Amino acid sequence: MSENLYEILQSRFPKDPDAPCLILPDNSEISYGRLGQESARYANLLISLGVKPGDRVAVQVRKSPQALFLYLGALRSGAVYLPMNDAYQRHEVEYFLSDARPRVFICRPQSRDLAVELGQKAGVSHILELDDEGGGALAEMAAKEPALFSTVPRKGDDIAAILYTSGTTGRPKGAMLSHENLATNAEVLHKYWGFRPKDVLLHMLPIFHVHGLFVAIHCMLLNGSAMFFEPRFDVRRVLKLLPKSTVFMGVPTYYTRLLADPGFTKEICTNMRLFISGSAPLLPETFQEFRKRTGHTILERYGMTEGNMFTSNPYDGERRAGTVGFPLPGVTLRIVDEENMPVEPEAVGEIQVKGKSIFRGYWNMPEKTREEFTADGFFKTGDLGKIDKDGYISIVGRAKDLVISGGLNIYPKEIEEMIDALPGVLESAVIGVPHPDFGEAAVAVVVRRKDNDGTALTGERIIAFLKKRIAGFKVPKRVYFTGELPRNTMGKIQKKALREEFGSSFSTPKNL
Ligand code: MCA
Ligand code: AMP
Repeated sequence: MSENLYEILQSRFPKDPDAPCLILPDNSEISYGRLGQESARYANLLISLGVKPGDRVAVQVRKSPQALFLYLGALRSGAVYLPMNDAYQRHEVEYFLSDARPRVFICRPQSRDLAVELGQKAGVSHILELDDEGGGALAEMAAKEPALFSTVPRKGDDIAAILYTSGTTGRPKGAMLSHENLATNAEVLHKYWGFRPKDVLLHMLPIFHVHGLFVAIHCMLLNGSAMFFEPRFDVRRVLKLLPKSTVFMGVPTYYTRLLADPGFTKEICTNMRLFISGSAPLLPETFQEFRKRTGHTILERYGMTEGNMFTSNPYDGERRAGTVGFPLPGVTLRIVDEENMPVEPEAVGEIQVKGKSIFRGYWNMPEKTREEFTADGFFKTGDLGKIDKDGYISIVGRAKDLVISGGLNIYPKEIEEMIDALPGVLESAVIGVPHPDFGEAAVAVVVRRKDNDGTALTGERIIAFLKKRIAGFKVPKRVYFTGELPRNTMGKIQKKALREEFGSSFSTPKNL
């Protein structure tokens, strides 16, 4: 039997082909029947472009229904879907293409020249455009394809998607997620979060990451009900659509932004069944304030690109602030010390996980993959956590050097290397500090060379330099200069000391 994820999702589509799947900002609807037909057209198109099972289809476009058809079409064709944040620039895209060597690359029209240049270097056979409204060459070609397609059978172990996640050291790694990884997690979440036939999801997350693409969309397609499919998070649109929705998923920034708006009231949430938060820590203050304002208790869960969702607060039981709940069914989770030995109850250690949703390894990096698993098959998350006496897990820090800003990951090493290469810079450290909107924001602490008088090397210039080269969200919000960076006796930079020194760069308003 085929274990293609699309077939598993499709088996749960409603019997009525006219049942709505997507509700768009102009109030038009895309039915489940049409979703099946459109994804068939995109699958036919990919096959006609020579895509064979296992070929990568790289995609860097804005969110649109057509981008979703493309994702499902890629699954159906047996291809490996490779989504990229549309904020990524030359430096980032070049690496992903040269590493993943996709057969097809779908880009925005405004990046076509760059896509052609980088695509040719990486041996990409076809580069097609999909614009922000879902039009362009790709959509036009797909429209000419038949609306029927026999989904290519896949085994559970076959790779469905590659999502790049940067590393704390070295190059970004392509996490290979299999059809089974994605299907298992989707089934578990759908059940655990108690989805009901008439649920309506307000979908505002981007669809180039696990949260928006897999967690949110798979749950809804398994549920066979409708989602408001919005291009981006927008408080005004939330206020308008929440009264007609029952489920919302977001990163903590979405919740702090909602709370900052006086129009976000209990009345607006009357129809709501569930608010879910993840991708970054939800502050207990936000959790409490949200409950006070709306009467709803946000359900926080925890996961990672390499393994989908690992834990969740309960749907029916007590949802505890500052915790990420319990291991999901099918996930074995342990907290260990540096020798991979389980720690005492309530002691802090690294979180390690095992289960069917854990990825199949890093693309082309067998060595790295081996390093990230223990001898007994647990994946090392690099997150530090503890389990309280009632079994609730909390994340208390990260062993990995990572900043999570508005739910997006920033790897300091990538930014430090760029700053260090600038003339006049001796060295730099990028750290995460509390930020009222993004939860955490990156700031850079830079040491000038002795012979640099500082006229050319200003914080503004460093920021302007970085903005031209990397995705905007990774650019430090501020740059500080210092005489030297604090180091321990081993010569390692003490980022903790820097976080203490610069931690109040953006003070948090009291009410959040
Ligand atoms: C945008 N900017 C940011 C961020 N987003 N800066 C820091 N952190 C961010 N997250 C910067 C832009 O570069 C730009 O800078 C300025 O803010 C305005 O950009 P814009 O796109 O208009 O911002 P926005 O629309 O307000 O976006 C903020 C956002 C968005 C809504 C919080 O970042 C977002 O939707 N985040 C969710 C990401 C997500 O889906 N994460 C899940 C990953 P300038 O003006 O200087 O140019 S999956 C995951 O983590 C795991 C598996 C899990 O557990 O879910
Ligand atoms: P990513 O590499 O984008 O998949 O990000 C995964 C990381 O996000 C995890 O390793 C955690 O550090 C963090 N994360 C996800 N959910 C939560 C959460 N609820 N609380 C704290 N950190 C989280």
